[in-house]
Amino acid sequence: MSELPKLILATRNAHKTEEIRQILGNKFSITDVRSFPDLPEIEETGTTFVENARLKAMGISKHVPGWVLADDSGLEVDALGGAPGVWSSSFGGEEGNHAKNNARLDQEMAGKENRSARFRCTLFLAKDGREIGVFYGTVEGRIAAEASGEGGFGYDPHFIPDGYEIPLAELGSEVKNSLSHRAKAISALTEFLEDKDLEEF
Ligand code: ITT
Repeated sequence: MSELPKLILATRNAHKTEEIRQILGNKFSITDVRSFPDLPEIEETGTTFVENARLKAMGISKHVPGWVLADDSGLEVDALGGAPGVWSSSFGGEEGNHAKNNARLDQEMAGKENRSARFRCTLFLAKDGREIGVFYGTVEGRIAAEASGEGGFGYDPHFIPDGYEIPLAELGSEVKNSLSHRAKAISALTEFLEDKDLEEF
């Protein structure tokens, strides 16, 4: 069997890498920027998912040959006017602190009747410094009255997808990766790549 093409994820979030590897690992050999300490830290100065995904993908693709994929994602809660949205990672006041993010979500949702929410994922694909495509995925659901479960990451203990009664963190990775915003965006990406020659592209 020929070697799988290499794909570098423009993320420092190990959970994203693990999920993308589980979903896409049969098509690409996947690493992320944590394996390349000389690559620059990309500032997410955009105000939309697509702007930030583009900044991350192009910021890394300038420095490494081959395929680069960035994931910008977040939780939108209707009762909070779409917050935390693009700022999901630092909602609790400290970048990437999931415990603080969840604590703030609990606080803000206290007494709210409308619990509807969704996760969004935007994937930006680049190759050799060129923009190749953008792919989107959304999963609708609601915010649980109480957080529960140990699986997944981020807001997974709070998010109950439509059609279920328990949060993603309790449903486990197989279920999450079959229905998540990230799984749907990856599915759009694989559909796009289906008829392409990955070496010549
Ligand atoms: P990189 O920018 O390095 O990829 P990050 O975690 O900072 O990592 P984002 O800026 O895209 O990535 O922020 C995404 C945040 O949205 C993430 O930290 C979580 O708080 C939340 N999030 C995204 N996808 C999620 C998922 O599948 N489950 C739970 N929370 C998620």
